[in-house]
Amino acid sequence: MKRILIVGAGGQIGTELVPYLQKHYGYDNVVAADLRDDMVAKMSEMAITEKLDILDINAFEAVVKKYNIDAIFNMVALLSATGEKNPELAWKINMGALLNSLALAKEYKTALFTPSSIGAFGENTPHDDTPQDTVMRPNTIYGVCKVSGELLSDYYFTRFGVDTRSVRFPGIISNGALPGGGTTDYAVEVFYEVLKHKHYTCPIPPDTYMDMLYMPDALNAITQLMEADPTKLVHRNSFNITCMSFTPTQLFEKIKQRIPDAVFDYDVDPVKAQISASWPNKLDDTCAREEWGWNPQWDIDAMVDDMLDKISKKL
Ligand code: AKB
Repeated sequence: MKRILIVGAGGQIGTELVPYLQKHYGYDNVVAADLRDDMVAKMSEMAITEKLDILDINAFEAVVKKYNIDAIFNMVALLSATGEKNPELAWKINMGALLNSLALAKEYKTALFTPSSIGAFGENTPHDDTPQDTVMRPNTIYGVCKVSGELLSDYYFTRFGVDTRSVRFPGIISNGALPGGGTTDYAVEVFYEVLKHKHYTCPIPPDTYMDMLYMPDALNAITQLMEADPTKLVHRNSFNITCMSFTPTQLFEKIKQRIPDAVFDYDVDPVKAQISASWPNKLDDTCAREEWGWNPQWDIDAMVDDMLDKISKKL
């Protein structure tokens, strides 16, 4: 990886991935692209930036050629809860972004990172210690896109030798840009609400387990996998990774230990409740550990301390 293009760079992961990759690969070797004018303006203060609609393959190709790109990070996604509001749009954006990325990765022989998600699993998947290779029949359009994306990435690897790599991200907890439209967003929102108002109303049922990852581990996962020895990678579709799994009740308990007067209640969103119930309780990430050395560093207590510290400073 010498010349990197991050598409969808203005999102929750992209905004932190850009400086992280700059630090590792050099400022001049990282190009940040996004569709949104406000994001492009913001990012241009800290990175080489391009305004780009990834669905416009000619414009996308021009950027790949202009910077002689050899690794594409496709971070464009319409997430699970928003996807249910407009399934056709979710398919168009999620699959359009991936198909164009695969076509250009094939043509220009670039590596390609595209995140999959715990959303690729569904009701029939074993929920505890969800295996790497198992039943994948999601009942959200987001999940359908993710499974299709995993299959396509496998296909481009075996048929054309495209260097496709991917992880199944759990909910990502971070204190930079906010997530938007996801089912796991509550685990970020709660910190802002509690610090601002000492009160949070949760849309997820209290006892629903979901896997989560703190952003520093997510950034490590991406670069570690992209740098991994290709001969060691048995799996090309996407790797299960996780570092913690908790319910809203358990997370709120941890916050309450630190902010005793914080108040939590529930106003369950039926769509989010259905989605979260269909997702795993906890992934088995043995393959990622064995094939490329995945080794997360953060646990729930360290994450809660760091989130409260960083967000209170920011507010
Ligand atoms: C979502 O909740 O949709 C995402 C995800 C787990 O992929 N954060």
